[in-house]
Amino acid sequence: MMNTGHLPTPNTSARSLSTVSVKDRLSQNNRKDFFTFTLTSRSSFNASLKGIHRKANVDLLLRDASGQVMVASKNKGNLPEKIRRVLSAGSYTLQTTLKGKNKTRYQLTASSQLTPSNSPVIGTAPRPNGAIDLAGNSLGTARSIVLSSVPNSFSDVVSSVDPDDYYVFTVGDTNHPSAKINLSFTKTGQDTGATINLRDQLGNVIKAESLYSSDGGTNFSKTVAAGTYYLQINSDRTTPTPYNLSLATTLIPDTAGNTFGNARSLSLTSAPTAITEFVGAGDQQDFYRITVDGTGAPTERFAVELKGINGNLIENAVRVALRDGLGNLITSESVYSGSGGAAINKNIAAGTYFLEVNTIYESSDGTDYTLNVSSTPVPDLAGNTRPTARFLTPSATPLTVNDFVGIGDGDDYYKVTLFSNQTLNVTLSGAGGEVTTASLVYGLQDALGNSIGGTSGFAAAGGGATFSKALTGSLGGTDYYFRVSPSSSFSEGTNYGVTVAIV
Ligand SMILES: [Ca+2]
Ligand SMILES: [Ca+2]
Ligand SMILES: [Ca+2]
Ligand SMILES: [Ca+2]
Repeated sequence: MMNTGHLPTPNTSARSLSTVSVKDRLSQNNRKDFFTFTLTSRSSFNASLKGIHRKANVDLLLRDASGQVMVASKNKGNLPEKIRRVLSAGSYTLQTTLKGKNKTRYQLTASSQLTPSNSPVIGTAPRPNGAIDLAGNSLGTARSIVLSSVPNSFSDVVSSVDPDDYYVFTVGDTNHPSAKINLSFTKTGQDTGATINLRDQLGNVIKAESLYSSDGGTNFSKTVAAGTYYLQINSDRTTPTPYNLSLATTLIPDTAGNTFGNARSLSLTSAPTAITEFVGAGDQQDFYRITVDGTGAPTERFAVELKGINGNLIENAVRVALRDGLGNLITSESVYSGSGGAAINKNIAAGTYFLEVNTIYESSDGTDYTLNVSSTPVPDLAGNTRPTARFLTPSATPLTVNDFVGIGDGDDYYKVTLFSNQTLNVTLSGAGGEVTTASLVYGLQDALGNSIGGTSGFAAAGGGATFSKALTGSLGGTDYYFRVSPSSSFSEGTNYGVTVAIV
């Protein structure tokens, strides 16, 4: 059963508001009421529905003469419903619809006010000055528009009689989890204000700009996750605000997966590889997989530099982390908005590693970034056993050689052969004028690997060691071995120098 009632025609002969009010009820057997009314001239029309039982829910719809729904107000629960529209002369129907099971009484109030001829009118009929109100006054009646990389322009008017224009659009797609919305808004008429709200799919405002009378317009960009968004242009000023709106979107691909399993593989060389990527809205993490096969050298000097793109600074805070093949953190660096960047330098052994870039604040737009990644083999010239020791020939003139021990290379052995009794001077130092960056242990051994007293010790990072030792030689040659190792198996290691001389 449906009730069909007639709302008295609102008085449109004057500009003053004329209000009519009816009370009715809805229940399971009577889920819809209809009220028709006629406007004799174009009018600003207001309807509100109140007094809904606290456990009930009623929606309010406005239909044109053909029955087409023009506006729907569908608030949750017993929240009041409101419809505000400029309507052309003609017949209309207000419909109340019960949602859910609980019956209720309600009060429907409607009013209309004659609209000045320069106000926008609903529908597609052009106004005398050519403007059209194509954009509805709520999320549900938003004008659906399509955004592309080329700006699309829309012209409309908002004012006290048509205070809201809503637009709805989608950005991004399965290959583009993020997108930039580029907006340009220009007021084309008199000095009035307007507010621009960008809303997410749930209607939450994610970006807002208020324009005062003196503002001619505004431009902004907002990076968002792929999805549906609403743009609301609002003004409740009596003087209409005509405007031009220009919207475009820039799609942002993601070439670096969001999990260890989907990591992008990098093959590194000593020359830096440059990668340009983005993390932020819609794409909070980028993972890269690095495989070091160890064929060139037991150790690689891994270097990553994270910067803004094209010389720009980092827009929003991000972190870059180096992880081992199991995902355990090795080291990380955080960079904040306005920073030039950060770098990680690390000695690594053969194996699989992950490089992760992620946003620090998930609510931020995110940032474009460039990674410069390289991996340089660190050769091992001094074998890890006595049989593979590096052979040195000491003389009265000191002989210095440089090498590295640490990650991937736990031992360096040097061999000297004496043909007569001689005093050997050994100095452990930094390499090439640099200091050591990790502590070392050292010592002299005989041909069987036995330690020789007074030749071993600990050299702290930044320091060195030196000793002289009288050794026995023979005509057939007597071999001695000098061993250098990092003081801890967890040490990243260091470059160092060894100097030998006969004194
Ligand atoms: Ca990305
Ligand atoms: Ca990603
Ligand atoms: Ca070495
Ligand atoms: Ca070695």
